[in-house]
Amino acid sequence: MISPKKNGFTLIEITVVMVIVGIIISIIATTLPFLIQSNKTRDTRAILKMVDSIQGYISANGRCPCPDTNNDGQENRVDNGTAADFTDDTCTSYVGTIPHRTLGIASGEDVWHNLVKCGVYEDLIKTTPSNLCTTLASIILFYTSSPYAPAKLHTTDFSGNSSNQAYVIISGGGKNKDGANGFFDGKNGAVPSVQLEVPDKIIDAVYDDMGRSVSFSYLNANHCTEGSCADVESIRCGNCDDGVDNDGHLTSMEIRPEGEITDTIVDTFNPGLRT
Ligand SMILES: [Ca+2]
Ligand SMILES: [Ca+2]
Ligand SMILES: [Ca+2]
Ligand SMILES: [Ca+2]
Repeated sequence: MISPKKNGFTLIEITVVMVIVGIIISIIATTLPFLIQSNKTRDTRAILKMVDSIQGYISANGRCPCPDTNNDGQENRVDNGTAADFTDDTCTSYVGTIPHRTLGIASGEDVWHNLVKCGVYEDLIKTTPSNLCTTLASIILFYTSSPYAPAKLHTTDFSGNSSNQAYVIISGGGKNKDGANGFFDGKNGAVPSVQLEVPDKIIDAVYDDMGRSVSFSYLNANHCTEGSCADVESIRCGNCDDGVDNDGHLTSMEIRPEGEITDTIVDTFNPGLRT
């Protein structure tokens, strides 16, 4: 005897399928926003590296550009004397937005279409290719024995320690986490303060900005030839560096055991904590 052919699904089968579909939808709903946010974080990180074309500008001109303060993408530099003489120049503000046209970058926006903020150390907008390295070396040596200068560009880390920086680039991130001053959070939102909240500010409930800070020693190590008499060890020793770390202090790219210098570029990213 042939058993009757089974038609359709049983109630149990339908229930199991619905539960599985529900689980899949739940997983997608949970992970998709995170993946989107992670991609935007990654893209903004790439943008912050791109605007490091400031390095290229410094190589070509021997000085930092001024920040843009009127959103036309051009630096806002004030000539207080002779046009060809940069030593008498000032910036309208030492913290503004990235002067992307001056730098030759197509856009100064992050992935959320907000302008990236930029700050520069005022002495470095006055230099020339011939005195950039000696100026950098002098600044580095000055801060080995002096506290940071609060009137000039500086960053304050998570522990509250401040140090002056050559230049800083900051994206406000995807959210206005602290509920004030638009996308920029904490001290990054205060204008025209020269105090910013990188490096190593932790992304938390009231802060999701991302930034890069570039130290004087990083610029010196990348723009000044060892043995040129303008690198840090030469200045420090009062003679031309022979390229050998013969005083226990500074050679280019060396780890500095004294801890006297905020070295290299610091990224403040912690995608795992981003919501
Ligand atoms: Ca401008
Ligand atoms: Ca001038
Ligand atoms: Ca933010
Ligand atoms: Ca904010």
